[in-house]
Amino acid sequence: MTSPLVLILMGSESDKEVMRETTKTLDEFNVGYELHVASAHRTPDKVRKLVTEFEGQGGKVIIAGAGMAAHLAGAVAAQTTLPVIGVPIGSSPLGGLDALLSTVQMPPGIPVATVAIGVAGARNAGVLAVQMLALADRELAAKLKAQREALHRS
Ligand code: RP5
Repeated sequence: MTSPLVLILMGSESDKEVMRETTKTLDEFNVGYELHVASAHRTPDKVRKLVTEFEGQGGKVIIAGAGMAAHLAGAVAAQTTLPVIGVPIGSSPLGGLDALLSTVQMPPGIPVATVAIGVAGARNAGVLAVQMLALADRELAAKLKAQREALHRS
């Protein structure tokens, strides 16, 4: 069995419904992933271990979804030079604006590629991860083109 290319982390079980859109997308492209609930503030050691192991086993892209003061994606980016995609989740009374700003406003040098709040962002995180992987995978690149053409037609 080959190691998964994408690591998906989310801050809480309650984020799973939104992040299912990411797993659905990766499944459509037949891209392998592993998924864990790991919180930057509740289980920081678990986050560090998962990221370090994933990088060590040759993983390529990390997707982190979290709500409220969503520092998960930034905390992940601090541990690795792999590309990190952040999904802000609208789980707070502020509707995700707090998570959006916490995820996107990284200081210079440690980027988090931040997508839209909620389900649209979770979908786009999956597509963006596939686009990154497709840079070195012609078959995946062809699937992306076919999917884009299908979008145009619809
Ligand atoms: C964040 O706080 C999680 O990512 C979640 O979006 C939010 C609420 O978490 P729970 O209280 O539902 O566990 O850490």
